[in-house]
Amino acid sequence: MLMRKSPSIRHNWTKKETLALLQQPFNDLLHRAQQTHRYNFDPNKVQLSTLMNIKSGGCPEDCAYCPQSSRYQTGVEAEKLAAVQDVESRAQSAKDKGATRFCMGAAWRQPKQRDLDKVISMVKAVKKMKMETCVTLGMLSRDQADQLKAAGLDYYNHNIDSSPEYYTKIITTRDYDERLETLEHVRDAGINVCCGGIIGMGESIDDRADFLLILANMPSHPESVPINMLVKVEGTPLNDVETIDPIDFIRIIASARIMMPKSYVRLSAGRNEMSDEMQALSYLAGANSIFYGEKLLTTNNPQLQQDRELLKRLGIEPSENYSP
Ligand code: SAM
Ligand code: DTB
Ligand code: SF4
Repeated sequence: MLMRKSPSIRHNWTKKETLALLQQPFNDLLHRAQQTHRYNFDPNKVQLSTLMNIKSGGCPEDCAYCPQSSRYQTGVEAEKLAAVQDVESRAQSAKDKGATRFCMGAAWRQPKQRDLDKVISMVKAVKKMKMETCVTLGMLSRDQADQLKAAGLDYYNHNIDSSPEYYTKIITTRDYDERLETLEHVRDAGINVCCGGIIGMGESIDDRADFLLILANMPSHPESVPINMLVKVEGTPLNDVETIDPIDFIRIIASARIMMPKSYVRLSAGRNEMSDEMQALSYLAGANSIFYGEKLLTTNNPQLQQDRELLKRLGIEPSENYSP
């Protein structure tokens, strides 16, 4: 019988502990992360979410990593909000291919009421197909969050992206507190929170620790924690940043798993630039969710067949759970 140490859900992590976690010998870190993972989840299952960019480009914000900001010449054109019918057919195809959640992203600072009404129709249509729904639309008022909840929305994605300090170097058109405010509105409206960030933007280890601390010390942990590896896009200010050491990236996944034991940790953007071995180590470190589909929002994700083959080689199966 495997000894299982009872883990506790904590919200009082300290900076010292977090830095110690991140910097301990790799094998010790992975061992603890795997123990935590096994205690809370089936270690051979992965949750599949498919993304659709429902409103591409032309965003007024200046996020230095983002190809959809109107401030940078990245070749991404500003498009209109997608039609509900297109969303329905993409969601159906994602479901047929095995995804359990459909995530719709819009390049907005904050949705206008008329646009929100349309997104609400999309959420209702996808819910009808018995898929989990997630949207990411930028900042939300409490009233907007309530409207999305009433439509049946399961998850709202809103990332804190980095530490409060590093955030000011990456985005100037909004501040960290505005981000936290939206997250509070989402939480208070009773929608599941999907919140994480991007690693590999040139941040320090202190920034990484602070980023994890903000997430892990929230009164309730986000149910879903996307960890994106920066996808460098020509034309964005972060295009020339130094590529992160894969081992350091795995350390973040493992630490997120340990600090938020019951959250789904999503190995998010950047998988197309990762080796099979780096992805395998991420699963070993406790990642149990991915974006599944050939495209993220504007950049490439691995081909479906490639993902299926890797998961098969690892003996990892897609989870079938649908929890409305
Ligand atoms: N506009 C909304 C917002 O920013 O909240 C929603 C869409 S935005 C594209 C969603 C998330 O995608 C960002 O918060 C960021 O974490 C991630 N993202 C954007 N560009 C990225 C890139 N080049 N590499 C990795 N992640 C990226
Ligand atoms: C998240 O954390 N990552 C996704 C999703 N939430 C919306 C987006 C990744 C975008 C990567 C760059 C692009 O494709 O434009
Ligand atoms: Fe706009 Fe979101 Fe991109 Fe920032 S991350 S520029 S808010 S789409």
